[in-house]
Amino acid sequence: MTRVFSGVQPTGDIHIGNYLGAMKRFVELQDEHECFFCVVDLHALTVPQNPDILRNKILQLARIYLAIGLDPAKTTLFAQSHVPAHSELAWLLQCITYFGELSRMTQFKDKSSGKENVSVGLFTYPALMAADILLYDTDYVPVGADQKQHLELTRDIAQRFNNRFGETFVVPEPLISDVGAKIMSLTDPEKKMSKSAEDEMGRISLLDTPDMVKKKIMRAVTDSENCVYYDPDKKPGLSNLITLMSVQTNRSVEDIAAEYDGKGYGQLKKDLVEVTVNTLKGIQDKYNSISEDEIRKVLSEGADKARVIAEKTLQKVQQKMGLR
Ligand code: ATP
Ligand code: LTN
Repeated sequence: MTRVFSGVQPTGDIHIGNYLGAMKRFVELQDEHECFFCVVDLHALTVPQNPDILRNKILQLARIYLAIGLDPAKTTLFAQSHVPAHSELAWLLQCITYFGELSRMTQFKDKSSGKENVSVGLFTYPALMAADILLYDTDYVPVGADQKQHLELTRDIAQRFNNRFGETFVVPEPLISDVGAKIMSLTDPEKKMSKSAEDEMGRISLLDTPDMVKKKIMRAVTDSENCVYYDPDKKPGLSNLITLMSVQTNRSVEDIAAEYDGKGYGQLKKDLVEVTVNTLKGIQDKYNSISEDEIRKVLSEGADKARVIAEKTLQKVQQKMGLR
């Protein structure tokens, strides 16, 4: 059976961009593949975190995994720090990853620019991500478009290791959707919707109330040409709303644009509020029905399963590199 692995950081507010760009796909994949979905808590530490808030966010993200429909009977759900092999393989991979390669990562450049004290962990972050993926002989990695470069680096690291030490790693393929892989901010549609951005109005959190969803969508930045068509370069704000409608209703962007041309932006926004509130309602109802004990049990059992596979890969790698 083919393997799927992906991770989400337990930071900020998980938003509709995370969901439509990556997490919704996790749910679809769980029936046909052996899936591993991870709360990448070690990645969260690459920027400063409050320990108590982080502890809560880890449980909250696991709860969201269950609320969107991931089923622990089919899928392994776990926290990265509960499986020490992730940190250990990350070190070994850092030793075959080049400084120049990591320096070219755009996420590092974006997240470090203008900051005074940038952690070394933020710089080596992609090597830990490669370790996450390669430990499980992963075939497919469902992610948003912003992770494409990290996936390319993961493939390069896997191929380099295989060339140097003999066939060891499966070289993974990214799974990036054609539509919805980069949902933009509602207030600054030139930038991606982000859970760490200060402006909360730019993102729709999966846990937002209907009133909040309405306020955010009705205030979303568009343009003054009152004519509906899909063109992300010329009309980034409107095109983002069309994309949000398209991925939630499984209709093409052309179809949506044609329907609303003549009706105006206001009608599109109103209908998008309704569709979005409905998407979130299903998730929130489930979210509120899950107990903390259940989450802890899922994470504990998931880590037990993940540890067995990860430890085996780690030992193989250590052996090949001359450590055992
Ligand atoms: P931050 O905004 O703080 O940088 P993030 O949301 O990018 O965080 P993750 O939690 O690691 O970081 O993202 C989880 C998944 O959601 C990844 O697969 C990522 O590619 C995807 N994703 C993130 N933002 C978007 C977006 N705006 N549109 C589509 N997919 C996204
Ligand atoms: N880097 C990703 C999160 C992440 C991940 C992974 C995604 C960490 N490890 C492994 C897929 C597979 C991010 O910032 N969105």
